Amino acid sequence: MEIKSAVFVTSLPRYGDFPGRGLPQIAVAGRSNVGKSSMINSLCRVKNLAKTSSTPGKTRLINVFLINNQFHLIDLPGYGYAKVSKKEQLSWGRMMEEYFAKSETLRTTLHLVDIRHAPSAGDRQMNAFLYGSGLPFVVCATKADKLSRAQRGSMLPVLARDLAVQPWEIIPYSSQTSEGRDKLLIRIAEALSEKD
Ligand SMILES: Nc1nc2c(ncn2[C@@H]2O[C@H](COP(=O)(O)OP(=O)(O)OP(=O)(O)O)[C@@H](O)[C@H]2O)c(=O)[nH]1
Ligand SMILES: [Mg+2]
Repeated sequence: MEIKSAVFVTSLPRYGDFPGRGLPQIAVAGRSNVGKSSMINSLCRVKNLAKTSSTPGKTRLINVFLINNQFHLIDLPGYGYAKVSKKEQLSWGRMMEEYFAKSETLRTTLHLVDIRHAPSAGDRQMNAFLYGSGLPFVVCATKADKLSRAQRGSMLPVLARDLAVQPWEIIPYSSQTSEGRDKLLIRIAEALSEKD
C-alpha cells in the first residue's frame, strides 16, 4: 500500500461526537511522548500533519486523519504522563473506553512502545486491555534509531515477553529514518483487507 493522500479531519474531545463513523479505522495508542504523532507524519510523509512535541501530553484529543479517502487513522491521546491530575487521568480513561467501545470499524491498533525501555505499567495495562477485549494489535517499537543492533537484540525479547507477543511480530520503527515504514504499511493493508 502507498499513502497517496492524508488529511486532517477533526479533533474530538469525545469519540461519540464523531460523525464520520463507517470507514475502517487504524488506531495509534501508546504512552505520552512515545512517538505516535511522529509515526503518523512519517507514515504519511507529511511533516506537520499530526502535531508533535518534545513536551509529553501534547495530544489530549482524539485526532482523526483520512488516508487515501479509504480509512481513518486515529491518533489517540497518550497515557502515563506523570504531570496530569487525577481528574484528567479519569477523563482520559473514559475517552479511551468510549473510543474502543464505539469504534465498530476499528481494524487494528498500533500499540507503540519505546524500544529503549522495558514496558511501563501503562504499556502493560494497554496490552492487557487489548488482549482482554480480543482486539487485534501490532506492537511497534519506536525510536529504533536510538539503539544499536546489539542493544536492540537484547530489548526486543524483553518487550516481547512483557507484551506477550513473539519478538519477530514487533515492528522496530523510526520516524527519523523511516525504518519499519514499509513493514507497517503492509500490516495496515492486511488489517484493512481482512474484513472487506
Ligand atoms: N530519535 C527519534 N525521536 C523520535 C522518534 N519519534 C518521535 N521522536 C521524538 O519524541 C518526541 C515525542 O514525539 P511525539 O510524536 O510528539 O509523541 P506522541 O506519542 O505523539 O506524544 P503525545 O502526543 O504527548 O502523547 C518528539 O521530540 C519527537 O521528535 C523517532 O523515531 N526517533
Ligand atoms: Mg501526539
